[in-house]
Amino acid sequence: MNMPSLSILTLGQAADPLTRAVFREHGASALARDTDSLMMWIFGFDVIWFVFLMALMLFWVVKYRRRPGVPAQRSPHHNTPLELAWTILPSVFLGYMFYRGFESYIAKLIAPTDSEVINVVGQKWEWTFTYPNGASPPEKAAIGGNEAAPILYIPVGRPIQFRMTSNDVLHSFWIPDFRFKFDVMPNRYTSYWIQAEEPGDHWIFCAEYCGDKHSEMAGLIRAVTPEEYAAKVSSWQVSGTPAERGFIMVNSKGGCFACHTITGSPGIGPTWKNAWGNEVKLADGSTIPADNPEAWDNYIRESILNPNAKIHAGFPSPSPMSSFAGTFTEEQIGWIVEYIKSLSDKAPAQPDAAPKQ
Ligand code: HEC
Ligand SMILES: [Cu+2]
Repeated sequence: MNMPSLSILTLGQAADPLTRAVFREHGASALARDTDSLMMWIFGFDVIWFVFLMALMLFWVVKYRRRPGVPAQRSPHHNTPLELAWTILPSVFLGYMFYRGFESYIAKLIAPTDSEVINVVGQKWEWTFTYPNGASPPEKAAIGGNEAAPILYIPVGRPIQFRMTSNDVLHSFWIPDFRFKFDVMPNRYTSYWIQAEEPGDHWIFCAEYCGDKHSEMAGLIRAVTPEEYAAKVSSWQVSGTPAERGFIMVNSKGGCFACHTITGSPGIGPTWKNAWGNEVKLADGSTIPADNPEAWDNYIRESILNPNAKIHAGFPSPSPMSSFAGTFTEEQIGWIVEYIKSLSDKAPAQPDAAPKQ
């Protein structure tokens, strides 16, 4: 997927040390500091207007106070130029705030295509992570009341995309140092990305009240050098990559090969060879667009849980495929997505844990 064509004009400017010092920009990435600078801009804007308006008000309160012998003045009830001015002028500033906010929101949401994808599953009350090689972080830290919050290692200088879903209720994956959070929902994937610039630790919280131990739904991101990251992740016990585990799911648990093939020619259902990442025409005339990983991941997920929601054009409706809701856990569906993805030329090169030059 391409980056959106919005220009990221404001990016990076926040890295200048004077601005950082004055505006206290401590975000852990250029995008996070961009949010800091916007936040401080809005704050400064509010302060200026507050002072200006309060001063005017006090001035007039005093000037037009009731005094014995001075008759009250009739107030004017209409002034077109003034009314236009106080409508249009603030709108320009508000428009600017919206533009800056939206621009950096989109920039944080849409991951570069060469990102390393880490799967995140939210569940009352813990975060579970899976690396591309299938490992889950075994190291734990005590954060607040949570004695076993996971430590998620990430490499410095490399975009990390979180592909998130929930096993139960609505959660929100929040990394304050990166100035972003996004809802984590059952029944679909959402994602965003971060990139650490320096080694260091960053808290993870849940930002959506999800019950009793919501406040203990914490974790730690530990940014380390790419070498250290590679050594860590490859040292952890892995029982098959997610794609390999996905194959086991579809082959033995799902019986999907009764209808699906990986040869390129369709069976009762569409073939999975080169399916992921390519355009699909649906019976209702709409499409699953090409080169949109999130759309495809969600399409596979939905096809497994609710086959009739979207019918591949040319295949029977209602779909002969029955719903597999309840057959697989969220994590297992994630593996199946990885398996189907691995059958496509469009799949990003399987990121190994080795540092990129
Ligand atoms: C009884 C036959 C049958 C079985 C078993 C079956 N499917 Fe399907 N599947 C279909 C048909 C037919 C379609 C196309 C119609 C539609 O979109 O539902 C389809 C569509 C899909 C799609 C959308 C693919 C595309 O290119 O549009 C996915 C993904 C999928 N199935 C996954 C699975 C998985 C995973 C399993 C096993 C857990 C499975 N199916 C089992 C018949 C089946
Ligand atoms: Cu939560």
